[in-house]
Amino acid sequence: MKTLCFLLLFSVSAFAAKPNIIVIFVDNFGNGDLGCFGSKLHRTPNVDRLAAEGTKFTSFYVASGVCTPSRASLMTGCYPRRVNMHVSDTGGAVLQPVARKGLNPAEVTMAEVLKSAGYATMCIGKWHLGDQPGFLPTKQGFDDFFGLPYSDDMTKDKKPDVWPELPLMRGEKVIEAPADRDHLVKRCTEEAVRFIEKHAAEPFFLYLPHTMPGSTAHPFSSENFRGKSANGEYGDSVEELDWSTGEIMAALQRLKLADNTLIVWTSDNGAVKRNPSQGSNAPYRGSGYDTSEGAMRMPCVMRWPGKIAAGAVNDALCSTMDLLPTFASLVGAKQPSQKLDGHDISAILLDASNTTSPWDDDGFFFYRMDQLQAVRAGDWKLYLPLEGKFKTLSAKQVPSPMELFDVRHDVGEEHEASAQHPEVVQRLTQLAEKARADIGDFNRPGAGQREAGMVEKSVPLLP
Ligand SMILES: [Ca+2]
Repeated sequence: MKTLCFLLLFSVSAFAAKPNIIVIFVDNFGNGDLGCFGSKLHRTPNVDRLAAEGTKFTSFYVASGVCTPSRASLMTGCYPRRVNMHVSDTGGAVLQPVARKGLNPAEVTMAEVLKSAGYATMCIGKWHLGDQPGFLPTKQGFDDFFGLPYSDDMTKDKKPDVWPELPLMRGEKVIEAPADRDHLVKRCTEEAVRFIEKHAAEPFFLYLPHTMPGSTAHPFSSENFRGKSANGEYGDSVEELDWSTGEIMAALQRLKLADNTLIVWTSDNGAVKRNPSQGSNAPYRGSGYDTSEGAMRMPCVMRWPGKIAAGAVNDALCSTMDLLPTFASLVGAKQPSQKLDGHDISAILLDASNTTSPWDDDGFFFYRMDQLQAVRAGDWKLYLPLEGKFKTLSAKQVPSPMELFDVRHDVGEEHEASAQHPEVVQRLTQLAEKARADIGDFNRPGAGQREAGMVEKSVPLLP
């Protein structure tokens, strides 16, 4: 009887202690753009404090160097190719406005997993997984949505006959067009704080995929930040995103929710260096949109006081694809029945000294659109020998040699080591072949791929 009472009490308190989860996901933001990851240019005191109170993950990867596929993987715990979101319906790298394609509503998203465990859910910011009514966040497990259905630079003037004015949405309705881009971060932050206040008494999941710095050479920010940083419009935007993080942290503190909230702070892909004042992926090589370390190895901070170590650094190989199964495990939700690529890494989160990554056995695969370009396992990343790298499916082919780097100890990839380590090359090549069979490669479908969502005729989102 005593045991029964104890178990009952324990399960009631375990329910009450279900952590809130906040994922802050910035856009086209490089590893070297945060003070706590080495920036001397940007002032990011709030994210720096988040890192001091939490753990920095230094081998944390997104599953693609561009928006749509990267977000599809975060939401589903799968490689973009598995859920067929690696190319757009028109053969491009990301979905454009009025796209026929979207993330299949049959896919189980992170929001649906958490909703099934009793969470209030909201997406605030940039969605970019389909702009047709059946593909919106509210059809993928989010109770509510505030923000843009796609990138802020996809404005009507670029394709006046096809694209609508940039729509700002609430739920499934366009409430403003064109959206006021200067105040997107400010308004999304205010919206996020309101959501936290409204759901303070129940477990909530806030997905905050900020629209900035975004894809333009001139990121937008409000008058409070415009012209204030030492790094032009990009720096202004970074500092406003840091302010936003501080507002979220302050709201949690005020509502006494900080201790029971897991915050994950990361980016959807690395900075795209269009001009000297654009962001930094230091110390990594390369630029956003491809399969370089700079494009796919992201700054990541996780804070959960008393659970995730404070002031720690963990270099275990982890990915945005791990977050769905990890959240499910942490809150006691049912894992999706469909095949996932991500792993439950709660053991790594809850123990800073645990650097054993499940990806070290499986391999982690770097795809650019439909092409497998590299594989990492353990310390090593192998760039596969390619006849051509495909910027778009029709672009001029650029041959690419095989290269092997120890990306744990030689993070800047200065020492090519394939000749010295033929056994590593062989092992990673075998892993790559397993990936090709399962999720495919250029001109080669994989046996484990699933269908994306597709509509016969797409319609523009209008007020
Ligand atoms: Ca992006």
